[in-house]
Amino acid sequence: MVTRKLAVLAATAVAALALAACGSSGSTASSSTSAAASSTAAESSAAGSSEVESSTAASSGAANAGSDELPAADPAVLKDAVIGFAQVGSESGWRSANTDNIKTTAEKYGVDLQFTSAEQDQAKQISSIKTFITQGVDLIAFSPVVETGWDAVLQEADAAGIPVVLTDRSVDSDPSLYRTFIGSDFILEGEKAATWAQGEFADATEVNMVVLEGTTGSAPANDRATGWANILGSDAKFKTLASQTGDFTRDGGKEVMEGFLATYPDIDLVYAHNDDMGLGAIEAIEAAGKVPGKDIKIVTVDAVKAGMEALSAGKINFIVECSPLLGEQLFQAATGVLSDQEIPARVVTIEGTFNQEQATAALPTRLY
Ligand code: GYE
Repeated sequence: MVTRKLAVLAATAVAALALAACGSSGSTASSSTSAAASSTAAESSAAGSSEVESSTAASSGAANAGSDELPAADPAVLKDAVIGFAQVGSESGWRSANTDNIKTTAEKYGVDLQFTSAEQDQAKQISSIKTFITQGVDLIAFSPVVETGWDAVLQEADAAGIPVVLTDRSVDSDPSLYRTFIGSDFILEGEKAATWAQGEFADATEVNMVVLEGTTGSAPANDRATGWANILGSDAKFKTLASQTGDFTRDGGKEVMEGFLATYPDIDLVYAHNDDMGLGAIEAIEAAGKVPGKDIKIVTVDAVKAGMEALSAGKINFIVECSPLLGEQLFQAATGVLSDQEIPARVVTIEGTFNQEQATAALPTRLY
């Protein structure tokens, strides 16, 4: 608890610095890099764990470079290792890119990957993890649908002597039950989105906002809300007219936005917890005869290709990057675990932000 609070405070301070550094629309890499690195250091010292930063170099369109603090992925260790991966589902463009990246990287190293998809259903995900335990796989990796409710199955894996690695999303279980957590700082992402809104609406006297939340109870939905509140929670100018889950899907975003538009005639801003819901909101806004990006501004998280195209076209106004390219780091971590090496308890992905001009420049080399 204390650790979490300290991390949040540190991230808030860092976001303020990032705002100062981000005033011009030059490269987002330097400000976001230092922000993520500082937050990592703060969390690390607060937690007393060996967290590391790790850049996916996603903003520049480069392939995921892996992490220096993890051992190199070793084909001699990974070849024919049986690794069970329990994926969340196929709810978004981010998820498809994440799945592709994990499968392709597994193939590159000759891993025997047992891949399952839970269709955003925790019970299904738990049951495939139990199957992996029964099969006696060498390692289990998964991206938990929601944050709570994992103690029993993690204890089961522990009792069976099967190491667990978390990718993308975190859990609230004791960290001794998994070997590492590789993924983004979702609080920082929410702070970056809010920091943009603060600047964008600097001259407005009132901002009527609606929120399209991610999957209820998921780490990214919880933390992206927290990050936003860290920056704008006490700013009376920003009024949340309504906030509802669109389950990270385009259809969900569209449907919820249709409801918002029918109830509130004067929406100024949509904060969508991912690109797909923002893209659904665009459809709803256009169907209602309004112009997305102008009549109603939109800020989202992910920076997948379809989102970046909408940003480049002026229909989304700002995107906070969240990289799905976690495969290299996952198999680096697996190499460490399977060859009994120490690995860091947390690997944080470094990410940037994009405005319209930056999206246009990044699109030709964008990998996802
Ligand atoms: O932002 C969203 C996806 O967990 C970071 O899940 C991931 C989120 C991502 O459905 O698009």
